[in-house]
Amino acid sequence: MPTYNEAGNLPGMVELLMGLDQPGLRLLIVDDSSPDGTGKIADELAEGFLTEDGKPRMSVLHRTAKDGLGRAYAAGMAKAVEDGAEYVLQMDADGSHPAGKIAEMLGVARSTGAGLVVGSRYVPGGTLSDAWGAHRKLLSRWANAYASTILGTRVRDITGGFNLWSAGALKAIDLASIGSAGYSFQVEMKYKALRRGFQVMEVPIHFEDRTVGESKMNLAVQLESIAMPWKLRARAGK
Ligand SMILES: Nc1nc2c(ncn2[C@@H]2O[C@H](COP(=O)(O)OP(=O)(O)OP(=O)(O)O)[C@@H](O)[C@H]2O)c(=O)[nH]1
Ligand SMILES: [Mg+2]
Repeated sequence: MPTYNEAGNLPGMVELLMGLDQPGLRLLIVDDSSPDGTGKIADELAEGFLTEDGKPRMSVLHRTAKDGLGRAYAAGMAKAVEDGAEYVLQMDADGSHPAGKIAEMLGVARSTGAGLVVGSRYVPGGTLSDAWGAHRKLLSRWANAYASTILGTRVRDITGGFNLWSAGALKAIDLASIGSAGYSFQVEMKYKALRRGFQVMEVPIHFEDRTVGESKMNLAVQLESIAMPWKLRARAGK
């Protein structure tokens, strides 16, 4: 879970995740030295969640500067795989992604052998927050269609950020080779999983709008998202 200035969201998120009936669940926070002290709050929270034999259930990867959500995710995933995780779930800290769907996503990954299970806003049953106006909904739809059309993929929510990965898929993708600093990470990862032949499944989710804290979306990350599908396609020799 990447965090940048999520002090208002983190304690509730941690309590929710650590309270899930999911044996073996570990939480890794990747904080980029948030000025609001999120990293410190994470360290304090981590002290309170231990296994029965006293090992940490939650840990924090501190990075020195705001380096983009894509790079934070890549670093966190690499660490989780290195630490022996069998599956890695990526999830934002702002309450947008439904923790209640994790068990279902894991069940689908296990029963199908899929390398990736997408928590999807755009399969039947998937829904978007009513707090999103028509303009924002349209923009999100359009961004999805833009990336999938250029890349020729059938993933319905290719821009989505709530995804469960098998360790095998993450190893095959080679996280060190990921070029995206920001949100285009979501598209780049899914495209690479497909190119390497992994099965991708989608489970419908309800996507909530953030209620606390600020979005980190800016023009630079939007421009990267516009350019990335073309770069990926060119590199794949299409
Ligand atoms: N470590 C780290 N985390 C980040 C960075 N940028 C964003 N995040 C985290 O990534 C998650 C998604 O970022 P958001 O700002 O919610 O992006 P978004 O979901 O596209 O935007 P909203 O719809 O406004 O919520 C949140 O948990 C952020 O705290 C970053 O540069 N470094
Ligand atoms: Mg968000």
